[in-house]
Amino acid sequence: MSITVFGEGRGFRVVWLLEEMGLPYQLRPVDLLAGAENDPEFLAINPAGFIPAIVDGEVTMVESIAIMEYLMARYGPTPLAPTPDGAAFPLYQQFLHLGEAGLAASIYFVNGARNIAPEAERNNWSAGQALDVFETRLGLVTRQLARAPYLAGDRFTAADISVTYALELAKRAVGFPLGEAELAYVARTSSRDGYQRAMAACHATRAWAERSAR
Ligand SMILES: N[C@@H](CCC(=O)N[C@@H](CS)C(=O)NCC(=O)O)C(=O)O
Repeated sequence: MSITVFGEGRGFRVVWLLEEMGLPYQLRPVDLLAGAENDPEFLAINPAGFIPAIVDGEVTMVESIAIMEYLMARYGPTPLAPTPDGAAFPLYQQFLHLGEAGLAASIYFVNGARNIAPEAERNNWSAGQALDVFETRLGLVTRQLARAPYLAGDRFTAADISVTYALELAKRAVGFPLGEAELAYVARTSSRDGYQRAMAACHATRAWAERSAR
């Protein structure tokens, strides 16, 4: 039985991980702009209406980082998840979660305020706070990249999938000016075969990347 991934967005992380692990899956598009309420099959999977979700046999899950942890634990071991006894583990855990909780979640709301909110609400205080949170957390990424090529050290891990997605979101959605170290890092992680295969599978993400590069 193969795994079904519902929706791109942060689902790109999940697809990228599946490609890196060589696991069979299918991607089921979810068009949030058309309204999740018009997609009863998806709403039956995630009544809260956000993406991504996965179905794997009897298992249904949401939250991209939790889904990655589930897939690595159930179908690993994989070098994408350093083991708890190794030196890379603490930084791996930290950046795996910081990629969503500190970076993507914050910049997501900056994007909402800048690009979706009514004109009069675009400069609201919370959008400024979210940008500030993103920038302070990004400082930890910059510091780590001065020490090592990847966030957990010398080797690429799922923490890099988590953070690369957040950095690309910031660049594409709000034109956030990433520094030299971050740009070189994203070039490094996104040149991987797994990333390229995920991009080939994720049509909406590819179209978004092409639009924002213009
Ligand atoms: N922390 C969640 C965030 C999920 C999320 O906010 N997804 C966005 C698209 S990438 C979404 O579905 N937004 C619509 C909504 O929240 O209703 C994760 O990592 O999966």
